[in-house]
Amino acid sequence: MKKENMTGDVISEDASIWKEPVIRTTGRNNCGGRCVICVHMKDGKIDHLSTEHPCDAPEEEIPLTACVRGLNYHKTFLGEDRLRYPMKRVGKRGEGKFTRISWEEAVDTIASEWIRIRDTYGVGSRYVNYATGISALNRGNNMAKRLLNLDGGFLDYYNSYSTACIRQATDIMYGTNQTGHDPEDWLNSNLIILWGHNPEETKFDSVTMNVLLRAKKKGISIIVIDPRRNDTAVRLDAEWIPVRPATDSALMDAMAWVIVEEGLQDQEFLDRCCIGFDKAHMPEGVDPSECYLSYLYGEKDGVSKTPEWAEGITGVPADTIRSLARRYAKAKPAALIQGYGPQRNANGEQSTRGGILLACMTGNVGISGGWASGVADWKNHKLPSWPKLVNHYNRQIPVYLWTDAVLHGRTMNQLDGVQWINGSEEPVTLESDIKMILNLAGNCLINQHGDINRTAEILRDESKCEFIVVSDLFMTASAKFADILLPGISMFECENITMPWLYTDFLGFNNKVMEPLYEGRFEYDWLSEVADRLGLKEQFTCGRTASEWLEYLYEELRKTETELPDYEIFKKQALFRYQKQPIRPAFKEKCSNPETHPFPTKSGKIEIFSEKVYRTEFKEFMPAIPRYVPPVEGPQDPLAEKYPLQLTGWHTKRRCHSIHDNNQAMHKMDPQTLWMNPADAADRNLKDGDLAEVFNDRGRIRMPVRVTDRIMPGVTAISQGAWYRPDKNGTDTAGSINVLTSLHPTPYARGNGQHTNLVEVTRYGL
Ligand SMILES: Nc1nc2c(c(=O)[nH]1)N[C@H]1C(S)=C(S)[C@@H](COP(=O)(O)OP(=O)(O)OC[C@H]3O[C@@H](n4cnc5c(=O)[nH]c(N)nc54)[C@H](O)[C@@H]3O)O[C@H]1N2
Ligand SMILES: Nc1nc2c(c(=O)[nH]1)N[C@H]1C(S)=C(S)[C@@H](COP(=O)(O)OP(=O)(O)OC[C@H]3O[C@@H](n4cnc5c(=O)[nH]c(N)nc54)[C@H](O)[C@@H]3O)O[C@H]1N2
Ligand SMILES: [Mo]
Repeated sequence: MKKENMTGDVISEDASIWKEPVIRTTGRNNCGGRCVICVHMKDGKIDHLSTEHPCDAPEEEIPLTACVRGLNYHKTFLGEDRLRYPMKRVGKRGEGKFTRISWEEAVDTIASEWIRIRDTYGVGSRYVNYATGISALNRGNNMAKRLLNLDGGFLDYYNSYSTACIRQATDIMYGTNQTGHDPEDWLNSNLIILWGHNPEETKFDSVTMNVLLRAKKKGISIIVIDPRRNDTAVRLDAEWIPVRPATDSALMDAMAWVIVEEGLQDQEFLDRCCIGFDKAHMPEGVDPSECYLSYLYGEKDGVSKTPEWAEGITGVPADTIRSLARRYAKAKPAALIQGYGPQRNANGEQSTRGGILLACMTGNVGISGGWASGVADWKNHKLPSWPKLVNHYNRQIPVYLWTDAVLHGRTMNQLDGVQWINGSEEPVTLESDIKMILNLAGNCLINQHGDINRTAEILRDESKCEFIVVSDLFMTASAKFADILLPGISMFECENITMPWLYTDFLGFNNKVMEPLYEGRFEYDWLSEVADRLGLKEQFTCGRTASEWLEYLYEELRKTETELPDYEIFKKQALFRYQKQPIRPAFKEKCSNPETHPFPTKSGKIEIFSEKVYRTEFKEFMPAIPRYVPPVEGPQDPLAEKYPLQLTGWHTKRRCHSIHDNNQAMHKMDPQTLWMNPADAADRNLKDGDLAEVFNDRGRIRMPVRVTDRIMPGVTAISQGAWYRPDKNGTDTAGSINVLTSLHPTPYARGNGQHTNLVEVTRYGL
């Protein structure tokens, strides 16, 4: 019998599967999918993987079907190249020379360095690096934080590499990040704009693409705004509007100008729900001409933000801007959905704010079929959390500035984004530079952080950071910088509880299907031994094994999430889906009456003008309104004379960040290339497949070119995450984009603008 899924694709002639013993589990990498994996065992070994069959999902539920990465987890994680035993560094740091040691020596060394560094530099010299290799309840980095807290505290971080700007910017305007609602509501929209969003590749969940495909089937127009015609645009056969990277807010300004010029704005909504749009609605005590409308018509700078003005900046033709503005303003209800790509740019805060502004101007907030835009978090249920305890050091830095804190932490203060964890607004400095780093299941020590050459130089200096512990499955670029390198264990070798990202309401279980390979150990087990050496074992473990923690935390959650089944049932099914709830558009009540239901902002309204930004020292860096500010290394930077091409990045289907780079099947599916427009390639005498060198003042990469009109002229792109592989001259041969990215933080969030870079490209061998 033919079976169809919800989008109408024929998925199988025969839905009866699973003839051999099958163990259900869920993935725990950080792509947001957390999809169902069925592990088929044969003679006690993994034979192959399959996934939740679309016909097996309960009626009306969207299947949690794994993509190509999920179905290849065993090939990635159980390969011959696994780290096998603990090692200590013997060469210079970063050289990658190690010798085998026992677990006992590894634990002894970690405990003695831990104590030495604490007693020499204080608790604030210890840092746990951002790491998403285990995105599940039991994760080494949170466990290490618990132990450090039991031992007096440590320097923590806030922000993420994912959403630094979009979270802070959304919060500035709405006072919350909960600006999303059930994506099923996009089916009620007349127009969907995917702004720098590519869910066909970057799985945030299993829902987004499913709904978008149904929307397309229903005949809803879908527009993709992206420097690349991304896979989502291709899959949906959507209209593509190419925009130069990091210039989105100029496009948004010009759309706003057209909307006002043609009287298409929802003035009643702006007057009722927003502050800062026009002079009549400004906070008390602020010069009214600081409002957005005054900026739009150039009251101060003499420049009207017309489509012609924006065309020169964004590369989007003025007529396209006019028509886009009109269509969005007239299509009500319409959904402007932002990905995280545009905000991972030099002034990434402003594009988020501009998207929200447009949603407000068109009255698309608080209504069915509309979308409030911004980061659009949405959750109906609480997630379990690991008890990290209180950090008495009480200080945190923006995550992207950890290399600064290694170099000169003691000179950093609130202008660098240093904060008190308890929210105090008193001035703050750091007591120490970072002297010890624990990097557990992450590649941000080198590969995923900006400016690899600079970062490597900082870490090579053993007088700066004195001790680095890395736990991983493979000899990654980060692993090479370890002083003690420990073999972890994969998702097949231990249990965990997994939690979805955005738009799916479920809890997953990651089942153990085999014993750990070689001498690999879960981070908790050796951390417990370090705790023992510190005299903190009882407080650290509370007498529980890692698996017992899972059950304990699940039962804690069950006290409030009463729908959850018995633990054993949950484990066996590896998945629990919460009951569906009716669609409730974000901010519905607030928008209908902000006087009685104020927004959680200072003014109680949506803050187009932010008094918070205006009154802090940060206003030197970022304006109080959403408006285009030419970014460092944007197309208008004078540096473009030397490096005339913009370089942007994206998250590819072939990897989850750097994970799967060592999987040859993935390599064949999507070889690592530099995307380049035919016009730019012709200018440089480059043909498809030629080897090119991509370079700027920070570094150089040699890689093949893909000549394609799926990228706009003047812009190049490399998917992020390739394993950095320098040749003897230091030229990367893998296409690892962070050789070329900058450590320059964004102005307000102090986030990572890793998509904003200027480069030049030449044919290799010229
Ligand atoms: N397959 C896969 N899925 C993943 C991940 C992965 O590594 N692999 N990572 C997961 C994680 S942790 C995260 S944070 C998310 C990341 O999710 P996102 O940050 O949304 O993903 P990106 O691919 O960086 O950007 C999305 C799109 O924005 C475009 N873009 C880049 N710069 C600009 C710009 O200046 N303007 C506009 N308009 N568009 C721009 C890119 O070309 C891309 O098509 O994905 C998650 N899902
Ligand atoms: N230029 C550029 N850089 C970026 C981005 C970008 O868009 N552009 N995106 C940024 C974003 S959004 C993010 S979230 C970060 C992600 O950066 P990271 O969190 O560092 O993610 P990964 O590169 O996937 O590193 C995970 C590591 O964990 C290891 N690992 C996997 N499973 C296990 C396990 O079970 N046990 C142990 N011990 N180790 C395991 C993997 O081998 C891998 O080395 O990268 C950021 N970097
Ligand atoms: Mo991320």
